[in-house]
Amino acid sequence: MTRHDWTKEEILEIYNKPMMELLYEAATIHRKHHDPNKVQVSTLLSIKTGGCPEDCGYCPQAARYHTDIEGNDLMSVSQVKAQALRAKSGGSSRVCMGAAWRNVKDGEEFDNVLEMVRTINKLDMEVCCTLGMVTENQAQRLAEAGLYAYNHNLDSSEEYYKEVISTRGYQDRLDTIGNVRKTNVTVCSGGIIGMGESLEDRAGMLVALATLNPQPESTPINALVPVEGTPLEEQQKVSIWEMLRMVATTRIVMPETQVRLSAGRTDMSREGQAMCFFAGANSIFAGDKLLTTPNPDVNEDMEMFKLLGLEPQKAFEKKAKPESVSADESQYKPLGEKPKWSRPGHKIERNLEAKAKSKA
Ligand code: SAM
Ligand code: DTB
Ligand code: SF4
Repeated sequence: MTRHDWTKEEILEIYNKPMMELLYEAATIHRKHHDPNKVQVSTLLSIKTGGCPEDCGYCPQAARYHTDIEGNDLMSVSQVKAQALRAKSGGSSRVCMGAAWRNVKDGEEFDNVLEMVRTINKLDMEVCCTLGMVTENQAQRLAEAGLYAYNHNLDSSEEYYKEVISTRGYQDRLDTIGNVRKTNVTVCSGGIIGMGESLEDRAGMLVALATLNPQPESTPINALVPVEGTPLEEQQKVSIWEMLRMVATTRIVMPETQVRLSAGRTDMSREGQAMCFFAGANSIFAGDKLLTTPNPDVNEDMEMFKLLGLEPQKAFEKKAKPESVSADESQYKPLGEKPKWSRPGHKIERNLEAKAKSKA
């Protein structure tokens, strides 16, 4: 059963477990709730790039930082449709449209975004938007246009958030998530590791996400992509071990959520990514670009899927559970419990006892 009362201490204890125990526990929970061979593939589309008034310390799109990105006004509906069709033919079941906005403003541009949502929806793909803060009314209009998910990240713990962003608060983020929750649009919310936060902050972010009731339907875990010109440009990249711990811990505290291996995959080996899928990641962003920074090539990703026997999840196919994953709890014994065969009365245990007696 999904718990909504996780504490920071409990989450830290999970995060710091010996790696093999952590991976085993996460993988066990993962297969109870998801098909371990299916991974959702989502394509990011930056529909409006750069020039953002916010001061998010990690973001190359903030106007105040001098980065090399090329800014763009809002894309046209036909451009978006062409990109969505391309994403679909590349195996994506979801398109996530991102705009470098502080918040959504009613008017012509928002009307165009609503038309983009309707257009992608007609292609039988899941549509996601990440447009900054939204009011309840705007969330409702997006829902009516057929939006499937809204992404709005908490990014870090409440305490560390203040160190990275000053132009809006944690509560603003929670309010937007709350506004989306009032509609039938699913919530996508996660964060970034590698911004200089402590392990307590990572646990704090997971407490904030896991205690939401219901929990987000999807949670992106981003490794910071340090971009020249941003305040976090000199931040050291996170190691695969940290990513693995974060993915596994997220999976354990949010068993039903789709955990997305997001920014930072270009620095991860196939082996590293395979371990993350084993530990419960079941979604990726595909396409050679995230919003402004590089991402692995689609063909390379599809090769990796082939190598690992992974299948892209179909659109609207949530929580598929294969027949081979039995509901028998004994297959998924919680850590600390003795394996089935060493419990009193089991055939193997009786044989062992008989052997010991005949020797005596
Ligand atoms: N402007 C909207 C907002 O802030 O909600 C939507 C776009 S914003 C770029 C979406 C998310 O991208 C951020 O919340 C952050 O988690 C992630 N992000 C931005 N820059 C990043 C970076 N350099 N490395 C990793 N993740 C990043
Ligand atoms: C999310 O959590 N990660 C994506 C998506 N949601 C919008 C964005 C990652 C952006 C990485 C930096 C860039 O490419 O600009
Ligand atoms: Fe703007 Fe979003 Fe970047 Fe913050 S993360 S600067 S709100 S585009």
